[in-house]
Amino acid sequence: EDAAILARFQERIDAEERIEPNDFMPAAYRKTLIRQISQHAHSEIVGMLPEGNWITRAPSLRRKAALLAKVQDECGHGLYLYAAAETLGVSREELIDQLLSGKAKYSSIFNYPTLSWADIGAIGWLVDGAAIMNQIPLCRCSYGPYARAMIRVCKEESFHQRQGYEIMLALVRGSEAQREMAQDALNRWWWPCLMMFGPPDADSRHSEASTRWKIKRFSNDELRQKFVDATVPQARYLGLTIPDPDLRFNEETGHWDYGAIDWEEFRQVIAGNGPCNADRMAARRKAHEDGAWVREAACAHAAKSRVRAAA
Ligand code: FAQ
Repeated sequence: EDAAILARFQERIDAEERIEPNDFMPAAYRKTLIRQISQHAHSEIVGMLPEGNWITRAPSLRRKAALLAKVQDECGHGLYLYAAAETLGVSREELIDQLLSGKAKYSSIFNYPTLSWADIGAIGWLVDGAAIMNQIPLCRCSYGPYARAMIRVCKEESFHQRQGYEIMLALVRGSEAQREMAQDALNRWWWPCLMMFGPPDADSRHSEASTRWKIKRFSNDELRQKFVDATVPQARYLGLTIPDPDLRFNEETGHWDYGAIDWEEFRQVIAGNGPCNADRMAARRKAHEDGAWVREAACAHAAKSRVRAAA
């Protein structure tokens, strides 16, 4: 790639111009976007599983309708994001193969189990809360199709976050057993949610380039801090305790200081050794195999239609 062309590309980025599918882009920019957008898509699709687990056990018709809608939204986000990745010249089949072969990552958070109904509240409140914190800046990402996809996705995520918080609110206002269930869910989801933002800045190998290209507008640690600052008052309002004895407000910085994250746990989950990695992958592989006849039928139909149109 010619130095002058690369410099011109960076000038466009610096001028906040959007990069569109047919524009010149460096190979490494394309590669990192395919990586990030497809990981994001896989996360949405695998992310349907933990909550899908509770659809048949939702405590009321109203809760069930909201949960069904949320899980369907996640599917929509996944398909939307696969379409955005396809604009970069990769096929959906390749992307799905990468997920099913274990080559592509998906968010660590979806490898934890949903043990009680309160987990559905905690996921909406915390997991969607963390997702929004990360995704709002992506609405200004330099790559047009990804940035535009994020606008709608963020609107839906904010509904998800509210429905989750409202579940938590109902539980803490309920019986003692319900309040304990809510606290237990917070205890289990808190630390994995902080890991969603990725490794500490010093270990984040893609951050330098992604920041220069304005794919990332804030660093992993900056977004993690914003999430902690936003969530502490919400936990207080619920009357729940964040499971971190080192959590305290720092008068000097104006931020909440938090305790050490167990990065070894994060590494293990990403390496495939989290509590539900094997289950999640088995569920996705089975869904893919069970859907083979639909793909074959669609291809056969398309082939027949082509023959008919030509005749
Ligand atoms: N899990 O150099 P960095 C949702 C990997 S929200 C697994 O810092 P980068 C909504 C990373 O890929 C969740 N892997 O990387 C929902 C890289 O590995 P690689 C999805 C992780 O890209 C809610 C390596 O570590 N959201 O689905 C994680 O600059 C409720 C080094 O890391 C997105 O994907 C992790 N937590 O920054 C659905 C948002 N963190 O690829 C259902 C878009 C890092 O070299 C229910 N993505 N890694 O093999 C991003 O913003 C970025 O990709 C980051 C990571 C911030 C996640």
